[in-house]
Amino acid sequence: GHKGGVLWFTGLSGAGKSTLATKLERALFDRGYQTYVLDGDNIRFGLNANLGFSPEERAENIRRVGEVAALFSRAGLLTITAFISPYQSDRERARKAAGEHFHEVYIKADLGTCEERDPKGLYAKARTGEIKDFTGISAPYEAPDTAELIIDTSNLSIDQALEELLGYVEKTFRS
Ligand code: GGZ
Repeated sequence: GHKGGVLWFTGLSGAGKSTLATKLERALFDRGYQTYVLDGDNIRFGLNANLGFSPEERAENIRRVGEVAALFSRAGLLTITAFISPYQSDRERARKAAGEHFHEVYIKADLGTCEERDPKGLYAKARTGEIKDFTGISAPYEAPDTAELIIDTSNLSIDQALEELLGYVEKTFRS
C-alpha cells in the first residue's frame, strides 16, 4: 500500500506542473496508487471561481487548496497539487495545514524557457499588458528554498522528469 500525502508542485506558468501532474497520476494509477490532482482546471472554475490573481486572491486560492489537499491526504490519497503558488508564506501555510507527508516539488524552468513555450499565448499578452499581474512578468515568483525535490524541466525531457518523480514517490510514500 501507500501513505496519504501531498505532493505540492510550485513553479512558473509553462514550467510543466499540470502536464507532469497528469502524467504522474496516470503512472501512479498503473502502480496501484490512489491519487487525486488538484489544479486550476478543477479548482479555479469551481471552488475558487470567485478569485483572481491579486496577491490577496492568490493567497486565498492557495489557502483553500491547502485545506482541501490536507483533507484528501488524511483520507489516504496521494494528492498532487499544480498551482503556481508564487508566495513562500502561502506555501508554508499549506505545509502546516497538511501536517507531515507534505512534499514541496519545485517544477523549475527559467522564465525564458517558459516564455518560449507559451502554450496559451499568455506571456505575449502579459508583455503587451493585456494581462496584468502575470507571474514572472509583472508579478513576483518566490522560488522555494525548502523544496524536498527540484525537477528542472529546462534540462530534462518529460519522460526523464516523470522518472525522477516516480522514483521519489515510490521511496517516500510506499508503505
Ligand atoms: C499567472 C495566470 C494569470 C496571472 C491567468 N498570473 O499556464 P496556465 O495559465 O494554464 O496556468 C496559469 C494559471 C495560474 O493559476 P494558479 O491558480 O496556479 O495561480 S496561483 O497559484 O498564483 O494562484 C495561467 C493562468 O492561470 N493565469 N492569469 N495573472 N497565471
